[in-house]
Amino acid sequence: MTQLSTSDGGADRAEHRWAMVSVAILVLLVGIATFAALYHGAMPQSRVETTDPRTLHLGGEFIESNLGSAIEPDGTVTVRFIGQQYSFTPACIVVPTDTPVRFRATSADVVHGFLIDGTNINLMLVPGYVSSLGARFDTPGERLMPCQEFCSVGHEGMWGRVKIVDKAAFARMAAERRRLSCVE
Ligand SMILES: [Cu+2]
Repeated sequence: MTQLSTSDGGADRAEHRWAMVSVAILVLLVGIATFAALYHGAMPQSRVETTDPRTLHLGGEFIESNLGSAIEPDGTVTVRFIGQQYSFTPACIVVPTDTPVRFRATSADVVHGFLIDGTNINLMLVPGYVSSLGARFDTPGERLMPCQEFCSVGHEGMWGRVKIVDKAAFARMAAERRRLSCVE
């Protein structure tokens, strides 16, 4: 049996330094997570909502006629959409400025991602589960909405758009239709 020799302390010291670096990285990551949780209020969803991906199109919250943006009785806006290989429905989401917006989404097949370019809005869409996130938009404009989870061969073609419109313009559009989107 061979015994490892540590007569030359160099290896020991290098090992020790590397261990310290690893611990420092861990401490930094825990610090960042703690800061995000306490200061930015970044928390996991407080409850789990499930849905059946096989029957999404047949009824319930995510039936096609219920997708898009809707004004709630309290004046907030709920946006419902689904991700599937390889598109979002609706593929263009319209939201108002200066209004609390809640996104509610799920996947019809595999895991997809929902991200709005230039914001910190980022959700995973997992089949069987409802992902929900609150947001608020200050300035009108148009943003890209790529799928950011690799979801198989057509992944890079999976893009949507988000149109942020003035609150009053949104209210006018919503007076005409029950569910809004900017799909032409
Ligand atoms: Cu995808």
